[in-house]
Amino acid sequence: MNDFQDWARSQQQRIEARLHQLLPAPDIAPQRLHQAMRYAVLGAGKRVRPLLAFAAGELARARPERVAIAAAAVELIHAYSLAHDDMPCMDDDVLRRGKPTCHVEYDEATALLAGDALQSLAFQLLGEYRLTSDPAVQLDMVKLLAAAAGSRGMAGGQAIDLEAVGKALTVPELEFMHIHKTGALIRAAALLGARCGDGLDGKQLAQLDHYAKYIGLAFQVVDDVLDAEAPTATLGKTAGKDAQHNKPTYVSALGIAESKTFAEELRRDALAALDGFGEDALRLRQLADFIVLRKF
Ligand code: GRG
Repeated sequence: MNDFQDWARSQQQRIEARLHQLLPAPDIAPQRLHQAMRYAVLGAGKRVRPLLAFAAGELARARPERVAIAAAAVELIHAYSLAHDDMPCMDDDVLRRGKPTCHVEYDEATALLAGDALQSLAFQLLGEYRLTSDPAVQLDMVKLLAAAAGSRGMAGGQAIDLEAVGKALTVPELEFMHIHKTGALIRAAALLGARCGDGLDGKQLAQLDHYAKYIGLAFQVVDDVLDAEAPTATLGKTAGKDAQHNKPTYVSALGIAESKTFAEELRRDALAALDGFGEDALRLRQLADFIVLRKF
């Protein structure tokens, strides 16, 4: 695990430095918007999606500087989703990554625009930088991220989530919601990282996609358990909000103990999806463990 922690720390530093360079400078007009964009992205966050992109990139023998752009694009979409999700019209939260949410630190209009501009910047990066030697693959990568972020991916999952407040969802209904809301971007992170290289054939990419589907779901199950169990100080975001807002979660559907068992099953399924990859998939295996065993 220590070896994993060292690897994760170095990838987190790599993505932090790259995001720092890629985001518009805070003293360039419109300064307040650029400052809000940087506020929403820099300085904290587990960077799980970039870690996945780097781990998948290692498996596909991709050049890390190319993976860093794909990873940055995914993280920008993620940061936009958090800034918008925290706004009063959605989850209405005041704490994110241990600091005031973007609209609290700035204002609602600025947070809305910052999220919009982060999403645009993500796609600008995919258009601006060479990520693979085959332009057709690069176009596929743009389409992949767009689909993952859009109405049949993350944004659609968020719409289902908002409609579900106050309702009791079945486990399959929860799964449908989370495969979209959280899972789509996690899958995109892994696939984009891999597609920066040319080391995987179609069957292997499908295996990676299965792995990412399982850990995406596991990520959400663990998120629900942590929301119910972990303190706000550890999470860096308001704990206990799901129950407080009467949101259907794995904890409300299954209880805490069964949710933990389910997360463990998903971890095993994710690891099984990597069968045949050998040592090259070490980081992906370690990430599955990290996602399920994490405490924040
Ligand atoms: C607003 C279009 C739109 C979508 C929002 C992702 C999302 C959809 C909302 C976030 C709400 C939430 C708490 C979802 C649960 C899982 C999740 C995405 C948690 C936050 O991701 P982490 O734990 O956050 O990777 P850090 O801060 O570590 O990056």
